[in-house]
Amino acid sequence: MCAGPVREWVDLGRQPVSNAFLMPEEVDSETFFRLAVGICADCTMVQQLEPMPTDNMFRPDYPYRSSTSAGLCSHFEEVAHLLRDTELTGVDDLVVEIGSNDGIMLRRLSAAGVRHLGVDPSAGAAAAAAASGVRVRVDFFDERSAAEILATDGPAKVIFSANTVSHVADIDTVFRGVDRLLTADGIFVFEDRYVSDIVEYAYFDQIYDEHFYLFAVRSVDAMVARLGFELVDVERIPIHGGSVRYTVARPGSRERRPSVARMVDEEARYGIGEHETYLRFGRQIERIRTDLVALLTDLRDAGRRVVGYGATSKSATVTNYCGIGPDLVPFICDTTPEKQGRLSPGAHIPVRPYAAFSDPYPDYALLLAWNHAEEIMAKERQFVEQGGRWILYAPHVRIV
Ligand code: DWN
Ligand code: SAH
Repeated sequence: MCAGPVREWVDLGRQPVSNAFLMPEEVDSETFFRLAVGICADCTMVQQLEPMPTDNMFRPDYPYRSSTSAGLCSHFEEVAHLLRDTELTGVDDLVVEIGSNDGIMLRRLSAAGVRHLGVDPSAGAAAAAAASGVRVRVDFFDERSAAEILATDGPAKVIFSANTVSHVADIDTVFRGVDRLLTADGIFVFEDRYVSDIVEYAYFDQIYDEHFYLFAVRSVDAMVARLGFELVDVERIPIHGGSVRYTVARPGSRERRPSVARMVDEEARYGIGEHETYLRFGRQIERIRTDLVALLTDLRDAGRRVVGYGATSKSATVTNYCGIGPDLVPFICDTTPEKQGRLSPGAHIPVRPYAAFSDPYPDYALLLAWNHAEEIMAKERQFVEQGGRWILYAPHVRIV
């Protein structure tokens, strides 16, 4: 990132491509890599040490669909309103979204008649976006595609991205693209998981192939300055267990809000640049692994039925780091048709349709989509009323 020395923080072992759900005949040709992250002593950026090549991850059949969560739908509706009311006020203003997926955010702006373009290499997700009226370019956003978009659509007043910028190891190409495409007074707004929350709550499953960088405000501030931009505002948002919305502009074009210095100070007090903070996390996740495997083993031996709830990307890290297979969790239910009927990466736990959850209800559900806990627990009251219990594992293993 900044050419500073990177020191290894945590090694989560041999891991698969987290969204490569397999047909049974594909298990022998699965791709694995060593999932280890380190922290830069100079700029505090947390990053992977051995990247998984991008083409293995974001293939045309990438199965994640953002709109499978009602909570995310309302979050991105709010984002669309915010951008339209505060920035996209001119009739011809263009907004470009990097990683638009199934159009969860842009469909609101499209419906409001705002000039827009989504950019996403996932052809399946892009087709879903197009079906809801969103214009998408099936492509990676980088300097090349940005230059082509500039030629056809003109400059963008707003570039937005959620949970994607951190996924691009060669992040300089994204910022060079932004530099080409953004108007002189435009803003680049991106949201991503917050490393402080990951460390604080031992959300170790937020570390997987796609999350190449784990951002802190201090590390993003240093990164954007190096790439010729200025971080002008930051805001904590509760998405995915704790995220930050970063607003970046051309240097001097916008006032720098006090929020940036405030969060950088908070991070220093928290010890975000210190190695000891991260070592604590390592000890905590070893404890989670021991406790979770012990609990699942005891439940199995006592004849209790346990199912996984939500075939998340995160669950690849949990199951493969802990060594949890179909012997402990016979299947995972998930509402995403693209994942159903397949095996989970690495651990090879069958993914079954949502209807399998209540047919009949299990005794325990391992909540792998814990970031949607409020929404899911509200939806699954009947499961609890008839005696079912949830198993959560971060920051510590517990039954609720
Ligand atoms: O950063 C990323 C985020 C935005 O999405 C990507 N790198 C990949 C992906 O991460 P994830 O797979 O961990 O995301 P979610 O949103 O936690 O995935 C939830 C999963 O659970 C989906 O497969 C849908 C499923 N689900 C369900 O079966 N029933 C979700 C809800 C809310 C439900 O009620
Ligand atoms: N923004 C959505 C989707 C996040 S998942 C949300 O927050 O829910 C990450 C998305 O980024 C995937 O749809 C993936 O195909 C896309 N992606 C990955 N690398 C990209 C790149 N270089 N340019 C544009 N999109 C990319």
